[in-house]
Amino acid sequence: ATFFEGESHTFSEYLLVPGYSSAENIPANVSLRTPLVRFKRGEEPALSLNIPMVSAIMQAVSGPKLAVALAQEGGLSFIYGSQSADDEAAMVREVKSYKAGFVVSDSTLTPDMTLGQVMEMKERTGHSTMPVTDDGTSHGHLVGIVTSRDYRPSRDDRAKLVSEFMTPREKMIVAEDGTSLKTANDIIWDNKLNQLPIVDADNRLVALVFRKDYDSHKSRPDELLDQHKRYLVGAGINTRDYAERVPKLVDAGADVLCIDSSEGFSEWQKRTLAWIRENYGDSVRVGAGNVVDAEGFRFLADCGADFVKVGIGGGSICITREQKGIGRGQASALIDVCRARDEYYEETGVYVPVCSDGGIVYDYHMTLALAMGADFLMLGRYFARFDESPTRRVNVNGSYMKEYWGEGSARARNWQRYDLGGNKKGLSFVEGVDSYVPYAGPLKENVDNSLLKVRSTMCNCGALDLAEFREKAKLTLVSATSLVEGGAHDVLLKDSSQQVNFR
Ligand code: MZP
Repeated sequence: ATFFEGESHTFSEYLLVPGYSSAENIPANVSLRTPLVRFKRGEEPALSLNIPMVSAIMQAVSGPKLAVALAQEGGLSFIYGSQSADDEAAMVREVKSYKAGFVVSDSTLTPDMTLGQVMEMKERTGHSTMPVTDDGTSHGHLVGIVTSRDYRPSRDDRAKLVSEFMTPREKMIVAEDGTSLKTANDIIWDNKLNQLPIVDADNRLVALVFRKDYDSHKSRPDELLDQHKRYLVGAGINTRDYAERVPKLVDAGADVLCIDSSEGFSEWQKRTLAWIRENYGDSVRVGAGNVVDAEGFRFLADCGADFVKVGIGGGSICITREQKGIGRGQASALIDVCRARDEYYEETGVYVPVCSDGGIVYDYHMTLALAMGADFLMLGRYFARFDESPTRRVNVNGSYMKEYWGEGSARARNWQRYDLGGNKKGLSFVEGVDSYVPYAGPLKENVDNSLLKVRSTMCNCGALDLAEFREKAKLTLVSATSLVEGGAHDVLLKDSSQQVNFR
């Protein structure tokens, strides 16, 4: 047998040690943009995320509603594959039927409204002011904010809007009063201001958005406006029915696929990836996994995986380690695989992003995973708690809960994910449980809150983007005794809701 050096550790056993932070290091300046698929040195990845979060390929997590809500925040859902290929494709189609970007139809704003009132209305209607990206999708760079054409913020309010939605390096201009689209185009071409007109559903100009480096000659603004980009969405596949499933998902418009398996270091994944490359070349993007060491990573990277997912047995609903005795502490697995990714990049010039899958319990675990090198995170339990997850909200002993069950549970019966492949056989023993998780409200509020903590910690470490964070992060293992020190201790809490289990 081969014995790995040292113990395998998980997130709770680590802490970050702050580094020097300058005056620039404020959360509003932090970019969480991250690559989703492999790219060559010096090139841009074909797909990126604006936030490093994807939702788990699970029945209890990734349906169309959650996929839209997460894409709106700049993340991505992988629609679950443990359903018929037609049903899965229908869910992908549903997500793609939502139009991303330029939806502004609010005529109720008045010029004398305060920022507070506008924000309140935005909350109520969802789109009184909204961020706009350079490619019209929730994944592009934020270039401006669209408001009603009547809305004229004061200088202060404008500054607040900027700090709320964008980094100070970007710029915005709002609402041209009553100007027609034709006139707006004339303005752009006449004075070469690098502006992008935004129209509402009736083709009325509601705003001009521009950025300093926007080259209006590269793509005509009106061309950008016909395109009407859609939200990004991913979909899970398995190593058995890919010849039937993949074409249906591609046809439905899935932007990226992921082989969903509890154990990815296998010939079956190699065959699946090879089939996709033979039939689609690089036009279909597909991740693979899960693996927990450098050897597994290299195998899948060599097989052509667009990203590699890390994690066996760490999921909140997972009992694989107890049932089969396989797995590895998530932090150790991640650190090992990220090192292998960096070596692979050095050697081949190809960067294969790494996704840390499962076991994120506290928001600070997200920060630690990113510091350890994850390009993005896959979360199940976290998203299952929100309004948008596809499961029932139930009252259990006076508290609201959402149902959450594993793909390896008797309830999901996702046998493709757990057996080894080859001839058909049913799930012979369960590797997951059926459970409740505390209901936590809407996705946006929670994601904003979690990512504020991530951004804020990155600032403490002197980092303004994820690559810089990885480079600058200083991590220390903590003893069991110092874990106690990390939470409120030796005081009597006046209100038990203040208690955060720090472990
Ligand atoms: P978590 O975010 O709930 O901790 O973990 C979610 C991850 O657990 C999923 O992305 C998947 O990799 C894994 N999973 C899903 N079902 C099971 C199971 O039934 C499981 N064992 O381990």
